[in-house]
Amino acid sequence: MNELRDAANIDSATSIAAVREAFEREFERFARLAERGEALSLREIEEAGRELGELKARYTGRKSPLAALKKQIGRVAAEERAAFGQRVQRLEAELSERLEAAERALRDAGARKRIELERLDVTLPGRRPRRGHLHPITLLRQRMEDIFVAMGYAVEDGPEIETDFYNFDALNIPSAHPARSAQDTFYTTDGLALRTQTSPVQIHAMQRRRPPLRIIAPGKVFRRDTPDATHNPMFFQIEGLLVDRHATMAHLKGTIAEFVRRMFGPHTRTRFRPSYFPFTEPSAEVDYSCFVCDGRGCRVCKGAGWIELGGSGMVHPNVLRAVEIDPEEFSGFAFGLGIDRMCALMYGLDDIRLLYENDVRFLEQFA
Ligand code: FA5
Repeated sequence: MNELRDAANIDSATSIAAVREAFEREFERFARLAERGEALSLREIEEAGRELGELKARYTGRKSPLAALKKQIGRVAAEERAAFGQRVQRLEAELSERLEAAERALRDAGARKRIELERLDVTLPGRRPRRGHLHPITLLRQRMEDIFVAMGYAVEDGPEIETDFYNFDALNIPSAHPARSAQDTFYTTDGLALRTQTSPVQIHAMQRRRPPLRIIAPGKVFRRDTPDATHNPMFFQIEGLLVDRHATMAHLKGTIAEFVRRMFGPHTRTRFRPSYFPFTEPSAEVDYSCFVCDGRGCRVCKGAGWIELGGSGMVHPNVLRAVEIDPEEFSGFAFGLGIDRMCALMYGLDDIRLLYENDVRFLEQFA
């Protein structure tokens, strides 16, 4: 009987040693990994943590050799039981202590690694967002608007698609007029056309505001012109209109002269050449002395000393009648200037098509 008990005890003792040995063998790898913590990648640390969890379950879980040893305690001879129980407890304490230490080391290494990876250097300069800027035509349009607003003009807007009435009839352009031809104008559907000039805004403004009035109307216009260095099928104009009692050609000349002085400098002179527009009578083309050579002749003004500004004239009585303003009581003047060609001259561009090519290398120069 005693022999049998001894055998059982020897067996139990061997199993404790065997479990410890097997654990040590497997655990050694984790002890080393836990020591090297910092040198591992976050993925390696996480992987080691997972495998350590498996090892823990295998050696200390419900179906582990440790659990088997605990069950065995009851079966050991009574006089040996206490000693055996203590040894099993010591093994358990040893295993969990070692496992916990390795777990803690890996957890700490993981946390440090994560902090390191997510570290933010707040002293680094930020990434500046790219700032946009205005197109050269917009810059010029705003300068022109500022000058006229300072002279008491309001800025008006009008539609880019117009009816025949606003684009032609009310502007005294009869149905047989060549400006109405499909060769010159983009029609959308019958009776509607892309406006060929900003002059239709004169009609809208007179209907909306009634005289006395002073307005300018900048905007896009469209013509069936073949693109070349000085023509585009879409370009910008700025329209001006004043209607009042006793408005005269002298007011028109004074207004334009003041505008070019403010725009190009106090020495700039103007020149009016007789011309024809259906909606003004008399009509005049306006030139101003070249802002580069002051009239002597240079490359910019092509040797002429003068640069074309646009068309102008006294509002035709038929136009006033079309919006039910009595031409006996009121008179007015109007002008229409092209912005694109002026922009090209001022910025030294030899081709106005550059303005619409949207080449960032070109546009960036106006930032
Ligand atoms: C007119 O358009 C008249 N509405 C101007 C006017 C208004 C006269 C009020 C009287 C009273 P004109 O067709 O000349 O006029 O054009 C005016 C300006 O537009 C020209 O001086 C020129 O600078 C510009 N222009 C004309 N065609 C083009 C084009 N294809 N590309 C770029 N600019 C153009």
